[in-house]
Amino acid sequence: MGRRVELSAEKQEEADKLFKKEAFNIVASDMIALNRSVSDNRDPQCSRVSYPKVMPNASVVIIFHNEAWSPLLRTVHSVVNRSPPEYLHEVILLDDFSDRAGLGEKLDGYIKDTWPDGIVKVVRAPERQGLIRARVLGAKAATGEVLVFLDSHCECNVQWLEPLVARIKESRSALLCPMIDVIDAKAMSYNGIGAGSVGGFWWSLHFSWRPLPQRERKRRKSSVETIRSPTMAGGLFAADRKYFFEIGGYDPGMDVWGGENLEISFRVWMCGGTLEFVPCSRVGHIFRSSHPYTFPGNKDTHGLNSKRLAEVWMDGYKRLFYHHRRDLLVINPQFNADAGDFSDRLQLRRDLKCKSFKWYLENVYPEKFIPDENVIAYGMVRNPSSNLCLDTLSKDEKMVFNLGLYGCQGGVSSNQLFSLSQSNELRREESCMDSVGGEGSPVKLMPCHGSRGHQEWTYNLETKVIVHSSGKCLDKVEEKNGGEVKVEKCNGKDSQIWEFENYIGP
Ligand code: LR7
Ligand code: MN
Repeated sequence: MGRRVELSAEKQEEADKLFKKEAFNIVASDMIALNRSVSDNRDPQCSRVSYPKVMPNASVVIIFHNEAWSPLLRTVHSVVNRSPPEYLHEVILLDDFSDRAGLGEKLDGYIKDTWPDGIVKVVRAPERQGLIRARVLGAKAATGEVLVFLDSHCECNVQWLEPLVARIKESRSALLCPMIDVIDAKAMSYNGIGAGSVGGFWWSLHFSWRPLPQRERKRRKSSVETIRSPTMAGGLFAADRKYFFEIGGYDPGMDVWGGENLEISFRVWMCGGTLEFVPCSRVGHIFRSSHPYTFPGNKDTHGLNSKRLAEVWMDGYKRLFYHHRRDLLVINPQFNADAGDFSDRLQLRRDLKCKSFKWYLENVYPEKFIPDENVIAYGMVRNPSSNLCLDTLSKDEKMVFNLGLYGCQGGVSSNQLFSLSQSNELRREESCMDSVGGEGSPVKLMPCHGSRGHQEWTYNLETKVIVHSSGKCLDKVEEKNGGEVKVEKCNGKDSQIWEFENYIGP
């Protein structure tokens, strides 16, 4: 039923050793039945939904490169066992040029013996494709009406397929994601997550989860209705097969891993489709903290793929990506910043008459903070007497931490870019400067709450002081790199003087 695996001390030691290679607990996985059940963790309303008799059938495409045996086969078993035969046209296992023992003849043999009806097919790439081109190869081999893509370490929950194909029957231009449950990489337990999140992104073009926006809560009439999401995580989704190719499949210039998830998300919205999460369809996925495979040429494929996507889809907003990746801005062979030719993708965008990225931001993701638009000030925040600037010191901005100071970098370090928002927040993309207001207490960066209070700061253009809602002034603690900032009684001294790189005004 998806419960955690308990290991003896001896097995645990072996598991720890192998964890480095696989990035998940292979020993535990090998102990669980390949066709284990998982608990039905759907919203109770889901089991009361009735689906039409006639619905499109699906080809489930599972791509893999050197995946471990047990998670790979558990994925296939869960698809076959928990999909009604009338809607499961085929399962395509797309082998992206694996060279791991067991994934050749042994796999073919197992599949022939286990599913003699031929419902599961293996297609092998003639050379390493990377996950993006591998998915396209799988999709090209498929003949079902709907494509469903899965990673090779998933477990489908009960009735996962019906709500996907039912929604595509209603709306052929919808890309649909199941709710992604978590299969714990250490204990291999199947853990349901809520249905309270949608996809977002960081301007560095990494995917993020976000709370379900208010307008989406209002729009939906029941908990089983699909949820519109600005982006998707990437690996698990369904689409009408013909529609998938009509809107351009994937960018074949993208290598190995990364970027394609945001690319297809922006594209589907901008080119007239929708992206929706389907609450009654749940699929578990093993979240691994590293990539257990090689990146040929040691390229930063996430960076280069993201550069392609920024250049093709983000119009002027690509500047916000390059703030994080100045190294990708100029083609410098030394830094390997050449993302190749993407004129075909620009042509696709023209052919499909897609809308602008500004339209996407305004209509699909209006909550997204744009650091340099509709703000009072933007850029470095400098203390002139010391030439120190506010700086995140590269800390993880999903965490709460004390804000620091560092020698001003002339705008080249994204760590020093801050915005003074219209609602008087001194902020980064997601986090705000926060002070409890006690004299001398350090100023922290923490998630913006949007209700002023401890996160409200006003700038006085004449006196150049930044005044906190407590009436105290932003002050530096120590005049050194890595020093912190605090609030202190306003005293007009040099340590309380701040200049914004770009002051636009309220
Ligand atoms: O060269 C490769 N060839 C492949 O066939 C590299 C990988 N792959 C296969 C691999 O075996 C796996 O089945 O591609 C699949 C995805 O690779 P993962 O599992 O290493 O990726 P991930 O789960 O870490 O990453 C997420 O983001 C990726 C961005 O490129 C892909 O879109 C993944 O599919 C995606 N996974 C999910 O969305 C699952 C849910 C995660 C969340 C949130
Ligand atoms: Mn994965």
